[in-house]
Amino acid sequence: MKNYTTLADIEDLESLIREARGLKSKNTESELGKGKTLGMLFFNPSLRTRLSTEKAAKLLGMDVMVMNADKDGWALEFEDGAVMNSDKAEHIKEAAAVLSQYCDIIAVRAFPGLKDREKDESEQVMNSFKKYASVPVVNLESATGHPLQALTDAITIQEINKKERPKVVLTWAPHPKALPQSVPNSFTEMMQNLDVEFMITNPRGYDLNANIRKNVRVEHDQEQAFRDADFVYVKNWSSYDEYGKVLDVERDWTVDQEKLQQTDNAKVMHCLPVRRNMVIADDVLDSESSIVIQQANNRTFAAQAVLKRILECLK
Ligand code: AN0
Ligand code: CP
Repeated sequence: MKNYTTLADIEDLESLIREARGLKSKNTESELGKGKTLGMLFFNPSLRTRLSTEKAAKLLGMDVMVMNADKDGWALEFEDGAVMNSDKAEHIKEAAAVLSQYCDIIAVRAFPGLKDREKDESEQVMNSFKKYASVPVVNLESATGHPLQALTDAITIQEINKKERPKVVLTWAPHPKALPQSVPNSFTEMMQNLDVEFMITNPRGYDLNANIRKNVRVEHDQEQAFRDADFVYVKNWSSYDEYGKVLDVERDWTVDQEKLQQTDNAKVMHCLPVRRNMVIADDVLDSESSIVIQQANNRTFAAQAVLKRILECLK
């Protein structure tokens, strides 16, 4: 694997999931990454991505450097040919070239601005790192995707699932702030690559990008969608059509135990962080229905499998 910035970078999904699950069960350290450095740049907050990816790199014998690029670094200019007379002190051309001398792999988190859809969809930050860095680049959640999370989700569903073709439902849930579509986008793409019956439920006005949904069924009635579900994946996202907006919705979309009665004893997933009693009720998060902690644990093995594939390519 040369980079891991989108799910399209995965050559063989089944074998990558098998690799991650194997690494989890073996729980051993390796020397593959000895003498190699992972540099992680965060333009936004993180708990899981930051620590699980660091842990994964160390299990592979790598050294790790982390920078809160939004607070501690120079503000970066990404526009080509810019006259840099504003607050931006350094151009990505120099920054990426310099970082490539210190690091063997660069990993970047950069959320969308959620103001300008075209700009967010151009993935300017991730693509600029790819263009100007001379080492592999890993996406730690970008403007339109979170491929490490989606790989984690596939691993988690596979290790828990007992049915031949489980029903998986992605449901929108309320949140006070405007959040990216990155997690639901990547989850939707991933589910189209697994042998599952996949459906999305969200209020009108919250349909995800049609180019990502393709022919996945969208049901605007949450109760109907939950019927016989085996996995309910809960996530808020801001509107795609009214780009970046938080719209008024008619009814309550918070996921609680009463709503889960419709399901086939579904397991409930969320990428975390989750706002309790807003997105998911206490009676779900504190019950056997919730697998969010196991899911978060799998972040380490998803990252370990991806870094291992990239290191194998560097040898
Ligand atoms: C982010 C999001 O929704 O994309 C990160 C999730 C992994 N969540 C928040 O900002 C709360
Ligand atoms: N799920 C996830 O990416 O969590 P963090 O934002 O804490 O990294």
